[in-house]
Amino acid sequence: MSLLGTETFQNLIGGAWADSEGGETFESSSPANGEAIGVFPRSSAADVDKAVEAARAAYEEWRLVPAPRRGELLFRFAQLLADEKDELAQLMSREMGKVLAEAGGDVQEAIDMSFYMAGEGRRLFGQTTPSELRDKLNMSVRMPIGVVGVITPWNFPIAIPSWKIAPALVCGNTVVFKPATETPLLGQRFVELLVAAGIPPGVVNIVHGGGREVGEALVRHPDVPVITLTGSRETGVAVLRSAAENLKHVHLELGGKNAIIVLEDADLDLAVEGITWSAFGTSGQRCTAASRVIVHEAVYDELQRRLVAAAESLRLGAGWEPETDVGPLINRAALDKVHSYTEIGRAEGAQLLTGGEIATENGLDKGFFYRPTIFAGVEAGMRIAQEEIFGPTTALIPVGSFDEAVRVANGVRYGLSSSIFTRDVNRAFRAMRDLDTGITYVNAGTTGAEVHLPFGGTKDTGNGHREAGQAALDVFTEWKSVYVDYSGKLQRAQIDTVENPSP
Ligand code: UN1
Repeated sequence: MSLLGTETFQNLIGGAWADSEGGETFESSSPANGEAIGVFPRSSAADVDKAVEAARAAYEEWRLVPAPRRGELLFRFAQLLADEKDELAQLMSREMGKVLAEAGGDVQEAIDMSFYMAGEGRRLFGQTTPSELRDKLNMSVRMPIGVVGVITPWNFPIAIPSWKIAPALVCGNTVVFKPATETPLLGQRFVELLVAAGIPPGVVNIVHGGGREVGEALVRHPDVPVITLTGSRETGVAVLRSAAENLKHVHLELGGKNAIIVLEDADLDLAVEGITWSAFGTSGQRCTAASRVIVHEAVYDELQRRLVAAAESLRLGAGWEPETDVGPLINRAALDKVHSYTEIGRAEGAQLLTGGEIATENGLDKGFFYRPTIFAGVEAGMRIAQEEIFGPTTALIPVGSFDEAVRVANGVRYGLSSSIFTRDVNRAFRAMRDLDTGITYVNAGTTGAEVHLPFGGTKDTGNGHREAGQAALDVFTEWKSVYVDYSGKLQRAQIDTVENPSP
């Protein structure tokens, strides 16, 4: 494919493409077979300083561009993404590894988000309210904040940048974007399409490089008042600490340990499909992946049997090959980590039903492939049932009742997604109320969020913010309350209010 090779790419700063100050570079390669994808600047704090300066300068004009005009630019961007969808999906299957159908879904999510946020250009609603005083009008309006530092992961390399950059822009902020070092070319393509859509110079800047150099510099920069990060819990805590000095707005979207509950009255065929898709889709590399399956003991043996058959029927291979069901993990470190959890599960006494090994046949040894892995007889407190593995490993936990299922589901530090398979409407509604997660699915897996609803989690999954939907606007704007007094005299709130005192 003409997409790939050893082409050298540059940062975009203030509308100009530039090498990093230090001239250092790093390579991107395919997790499926190691083929070269491109060479990118390994930037440092000096590059971040320049990008922030450019973004700050651009902000003064961009914040004054009428929001509907900012939205129109996002409409054009969404259309360009749609035009490039197939090519981007092909590229994603190579640089990130996911299979083509999922890669197309990733791009579609960005198209949807960009159209949705484009529409916000004509909304960005605040409130108008009565005043307690005569001849006075009150309202609240959303104000842009300034330069937003955007730090994104590799697992949704087009979708997640759109979740952050589209709302940041329509709200009137400017952006310095650091994409994951595993997927720099997709980050680059994203920004190239924004440029093609007509984004003014400096409004979006991209700085490639590692978290320790570029990410940390962005998080510490005094002129970047907003940081939005999707990443691990550990990174989130470090970012929050570093940003504390400047009292930044920090939006964190962190880990998950999502559970699917299967009750004794569930449609088991449907449950097996939902579990297989949520546990092994994207090779389990989703923060919404189903890494626990909490099963009523009445259907435990049957579900176990069907799940193993489903997992063993999945074909591993390069994401761009049409017959592939499960692509590679992102890199060697991920493969080692996922495999170490197989050892941990074994040592904890869980029963390995299938998988549990690195796949090497038919050229798979050129990439980072791991077999879909299912543990049974897992106890709720085991590490494989508590810690985020971020791979194609799921743990079956038997329970005796609905109440126990909910207790086990909630018994982890994370709270992103959850699901229940049941035909009992009462228990479905109780689950919606009692599962302590930001997202709950009924009779579906734990993945599949749509862009117009809030996305995010409770407990250690984040710090109380949400992306997507209207909720995202709260990350990228400050509320301003405006009071307009047209009485022509001084009216004191709380004091000059009583015209008709009640008896
Ligand atoms: C993530 O894994 O970080 O609901 C995002 C889903 C996708 C987004 C996942 N739409 O699984």
